[in-house]
Amino acid sequence: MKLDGIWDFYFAKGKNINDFQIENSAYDEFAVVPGCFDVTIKHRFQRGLAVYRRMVCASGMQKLVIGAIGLRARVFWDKKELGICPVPFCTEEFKFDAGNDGEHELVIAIDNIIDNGVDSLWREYYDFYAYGGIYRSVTIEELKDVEITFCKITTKELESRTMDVAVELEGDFAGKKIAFSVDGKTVLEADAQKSSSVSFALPGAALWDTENPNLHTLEVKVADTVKTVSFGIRQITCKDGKMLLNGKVFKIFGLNRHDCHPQHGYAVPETIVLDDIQAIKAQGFNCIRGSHYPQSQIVLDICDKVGMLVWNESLGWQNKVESLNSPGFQKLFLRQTDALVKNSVNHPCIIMWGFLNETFSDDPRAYPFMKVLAERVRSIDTSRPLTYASNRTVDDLCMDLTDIMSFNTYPAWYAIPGSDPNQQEFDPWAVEKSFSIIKEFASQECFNKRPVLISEIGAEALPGDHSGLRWSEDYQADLIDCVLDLIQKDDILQGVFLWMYCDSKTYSNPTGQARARGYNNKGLVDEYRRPKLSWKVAGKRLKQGK
Ligand code: ADA
Repeated sequence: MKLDGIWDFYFAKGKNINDFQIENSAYDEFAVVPGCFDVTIKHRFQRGLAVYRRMVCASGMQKLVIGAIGLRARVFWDKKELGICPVPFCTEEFKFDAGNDGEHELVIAIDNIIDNGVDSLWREYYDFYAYGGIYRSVTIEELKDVEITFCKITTKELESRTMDVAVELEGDFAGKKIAFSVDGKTVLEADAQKSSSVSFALPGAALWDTENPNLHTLEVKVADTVKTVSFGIRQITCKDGKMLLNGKVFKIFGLNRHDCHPQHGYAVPETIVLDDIQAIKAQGFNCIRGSHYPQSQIVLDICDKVGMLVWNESLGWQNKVESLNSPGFQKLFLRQTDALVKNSVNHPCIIMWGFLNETFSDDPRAYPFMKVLAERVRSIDTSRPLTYASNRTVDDLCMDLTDIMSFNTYPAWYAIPGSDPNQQEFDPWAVEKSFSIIKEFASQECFNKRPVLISEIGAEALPGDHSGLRWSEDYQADLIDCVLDLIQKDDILQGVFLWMYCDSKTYSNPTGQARARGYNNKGLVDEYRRPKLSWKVAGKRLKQGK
């Protein structure tokens, strides 16, 4: 049962969740769940404690799932604390005895105070705004005698449509049967076990790809517990320096996308996400990178349906070596890594996992924890390649941990060696130079022919500026056109993720990066999705390349 809707609410400026005392709660407002409170007219950009409350009819053993919050939360049922949500964008589950029949009080106390400590997963210097609120749906469901805690379906062999299914059970499953059906037809029945792993073929079943995103439905049933999973039959493999989808080499023409909107923060409604993804596809792009946090089920469901490929990554941004080596940070990071992979593993749209955007991967002290992360992801899913976006280029020391080498590069925006930092008009030289440096580095034998991607590239453009100089729409459009042209012609680079789809809220801080209006203005469309020149130019270039 979804608990979304209008909840009781109050806000205490400057306070944090440790100040919260459930007895003294005085609700004097309402707030929408999912929603960010600091986009509202009353509390815009305020930081403090925000308390959400609603009544729920439930009894007996229940599972409460909180899709995502920001920045941290404490959760209470009938004034008793159930637990915490310590990581933004991380799905959390609470299993508990809800008590007798009747109405019960659910309270989620949240704060959006930025913690700049070494263990914090969201520091002030991140280049995206730390909104506060309940970003994603809250649901509650009755726990049955048997619980299906994990179910993963992967394509084992494409030709015969052979699928592998791994299931984990908890509870009273002994002596019971587990039944698997696909699209309404039973395909297999076995004795229920704590962990089971089965395979079956679906001869002739339709495959999933970007042109024909065919989906199927798996139903797993043990006694009266049923888990329904939407899946696609498709395979992602890497061979001889290329990534293949269903055995065919393909190019990535992608966009980085922040899942945000000025009026919704990170609780972007389905209608806006659908509009974004369909527009991105119509423009000729085939992939989005969910920068820089786990994507919502809304985004992933839509990408499955529309046929849009996704790079899904954990929350992080230029995390420092001190954090990577701090047990507190590691614990939180592993918690979100498990949730990221487990909660989205069945989406056919996801073609790779990523972590630690632009960390200090040129420092040997970063390596051990990056290795732990790579192993953790692979312990849950080996059916997709692994990558991280590096901005250390030739100095990177951790690329051997990846399956795909990805590089963030900003030639003709931030300076690259040999370029003129004061250059005002776009010069393609810098882009060509940057790509050749990356290709030379990636071609080293030690990397054993891994696919190579440009994971970020772009320039700021302020709508309405047509001077042709830096910050103008024309400058950005020239850069984007040049990048797409080079990628279309290049045999080595598998693809590109332009930075980025829409302008996204960050901070304008005199000591930080230049961020006019408090936005990262490198969007091909602005924050309200109004196209800049580069959006049209990219669409034309991509359609020409077909
Ligand atoms: C980095 C980072 C992005 C964004 C970008 C920029 O590469 O990964 O999040 O900050 O730079 O606009 O400078």
